[in-house]
Amino acid sequence: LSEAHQVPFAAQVEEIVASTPVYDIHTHLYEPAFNELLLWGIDELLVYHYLVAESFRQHNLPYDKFWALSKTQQADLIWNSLFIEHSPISEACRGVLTTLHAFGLDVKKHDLPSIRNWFANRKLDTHITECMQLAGVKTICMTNSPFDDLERPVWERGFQRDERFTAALRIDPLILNWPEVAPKLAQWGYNVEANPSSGKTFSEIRRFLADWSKRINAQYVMVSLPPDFQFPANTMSASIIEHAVLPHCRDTGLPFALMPGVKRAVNPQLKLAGDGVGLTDLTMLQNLCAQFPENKFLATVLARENQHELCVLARKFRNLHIFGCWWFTNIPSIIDEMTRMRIELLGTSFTPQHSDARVLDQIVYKWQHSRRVIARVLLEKYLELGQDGWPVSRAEVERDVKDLFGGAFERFCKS
Ligand code: REL
Ligand code: ZN
Repeated sequence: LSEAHQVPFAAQVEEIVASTPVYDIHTHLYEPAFNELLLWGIDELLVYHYLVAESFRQHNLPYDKFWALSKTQQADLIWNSLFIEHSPISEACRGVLTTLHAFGLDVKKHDLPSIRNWFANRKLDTHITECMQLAGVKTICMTNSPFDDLERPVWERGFQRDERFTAALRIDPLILNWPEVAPKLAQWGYNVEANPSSGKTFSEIRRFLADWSKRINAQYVMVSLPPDFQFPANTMSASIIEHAVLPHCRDTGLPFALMPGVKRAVNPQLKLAGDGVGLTDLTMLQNLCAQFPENKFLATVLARENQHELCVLARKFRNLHIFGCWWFTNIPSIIDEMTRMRIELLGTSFTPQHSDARVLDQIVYKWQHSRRVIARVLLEKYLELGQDGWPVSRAEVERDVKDLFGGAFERFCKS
């Protein structure tokens, strides 16, 4: 491509990446029927657990004093310690400002009360529409847990589904904490034993998974795992996966999504903000993909050091689809590195990002920031192709970006 062609082409790629609607395949958002479970607004943005963790590095309030504060007081403290007393240059801080700025709020006034006032006058439904528009998100996949006492009754009562939202069946306790889950399942009418002596318990777990997948219209079944998780193994976790989860997923065609690498509660005083990261031995994922070719696996891994190995696994197994820059890897420098590496090893057969938003408004910054990085990496790759005599057309860029923003994921789920 000549110099003269580069500018318009660059602008085209940026425009396509900025405007292609995305399927946000993993979030912690809820559709409006779940009422207060759907978090939104300035105070929720400020008390996001990413910012809670960062704020403890800048203020010296003891943990118990912090947790005793009201939400507004916590938000005030975080605003002062992270935005006013220091520059808000961390990714999570910057995200709040990107979001407010996109709403047209004048952030340079540093005026938290007037920002609160603006949110107080918002109607939830228009706010959802506007956040999705600004983020370019067409569909939001929730994380839905039958083990959540606030969420379960809403599903059991039933409600009119909002078609902007899809559901995913989250089963961490079932896989990781059978002793606590067994009595619950028994109470809910499933004939399970704490120490299974026959196949009956596993078939009852399958019945439970089938009931819930149907009830919520699950798009996949998901678990997050500690870094030392092994498969195969002589553990109840591995047995539940092998004898209940995988057969259920084969029956229904649902992918099983694994998110390894999280060390829960490395600092319990930080509550939700206290989880850490560890290097995973991905042999377990390799074993799953190789031993169960009839199953489909989705995976994202928390440790930066695992990303290359994960890409190589995806090259080896077509029943593995990798996605997202999860949590501590969702920062521009690592998104850049991971997206580059994935494109170089996998072309467009992966899903570069999900938002993991816990607060509705966050989809605005998570997608704006990621789109900028994805556009930069893609453009560089297209320009290199041009130099090799393979110019890429606008239609081809649109096709590729559609794949990256949910198309490849949906094809994988249907396959
Ligand atoms: O789905 C998960 O397990 C994680 O994404 C969450 O546990 C985590 O708290 C989330 O907010 C990270 O982005
Ligand atoms: Zn998550």
